[in-house]
Amino acid sequence: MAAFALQQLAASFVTDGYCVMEDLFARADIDALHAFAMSNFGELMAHIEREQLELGIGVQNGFKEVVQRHASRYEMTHKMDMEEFSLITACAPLMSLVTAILGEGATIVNKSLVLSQPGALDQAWHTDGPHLSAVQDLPCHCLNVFVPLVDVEVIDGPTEIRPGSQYYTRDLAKLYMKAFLTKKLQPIVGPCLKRGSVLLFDYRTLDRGKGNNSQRPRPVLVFTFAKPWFKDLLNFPKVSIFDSSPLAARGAERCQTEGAIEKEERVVVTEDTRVTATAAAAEEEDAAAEALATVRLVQSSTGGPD
Ligand SMILES: O=C(O)CCC(=O)C(=O)O
Repeated sequence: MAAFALQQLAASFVTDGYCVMEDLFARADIDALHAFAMSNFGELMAHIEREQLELGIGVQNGFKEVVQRHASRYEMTHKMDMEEFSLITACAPLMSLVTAILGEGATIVNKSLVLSQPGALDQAWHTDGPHLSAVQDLPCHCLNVFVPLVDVEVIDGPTEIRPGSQYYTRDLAKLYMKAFLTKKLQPIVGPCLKRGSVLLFDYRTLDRGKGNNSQRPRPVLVFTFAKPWFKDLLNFPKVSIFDSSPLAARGAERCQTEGAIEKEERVVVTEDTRVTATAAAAEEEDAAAEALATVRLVQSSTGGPD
């Protein structure tokens, strides 16, 4: 990829909090990863069924290898370290863009498969992590690379982004409302990516997966990159389904972490956000308010109320 095109993509990422790289991977390669990832998911589910393990909703009811984030929405780490997936990090233009955004030495802090099954509902708007400063806008420290494993149409429920919202989530109620009132809010985008294309977005950008109204799963590989000093809180339990007694171990882990806030439960709705959300809703029908009222503050180990 030409240096100029790369710089343009990096610049649009800084402005909009996201960008798309089209046709980065051969479709046949993505199809192979699709088959592999779905087979890994099937294998895991078969094991859970065979061992009569319960996979409930939320981190506390999940396992190291898979968590059901919401009904029919899974995130799986199982076998994501397999050689097959190194295709993603071997992609020079992608890695150049990640470096252009995060700087030299960026590391991978998570690799997973997000799987939205038919019938999955719209996710709540959320950020994937907090700002590192409450008073100033710092450069991006962590970003997601989403690699859809199927061609995504509207009916499959693409990932939606509120462009530029990484600048509002530092002080959401105030900055989002200000942008709304000064008509600076950019319309929501939901890129329908063909397989082979990827979506990159800043951890602090408001995003959500739309509901899956199709008859087929929507699997997406997620690679999370961060500046070398950043440690993301694991959003997976320590208990493995391959432990000798996973349910007992899960009970013990729950006792140890009692009081910890779950990723799914980190929805902070203050009276202020409720009021501003209602005001925004009255004026704008695209659920601007929903973004305020449902923001999950997913905290990282670098700070925050966890
Ligand atoms: O399903 C998607 O496209 C988005 C998933 C997501 O944002 C999440 O699980 O935090």
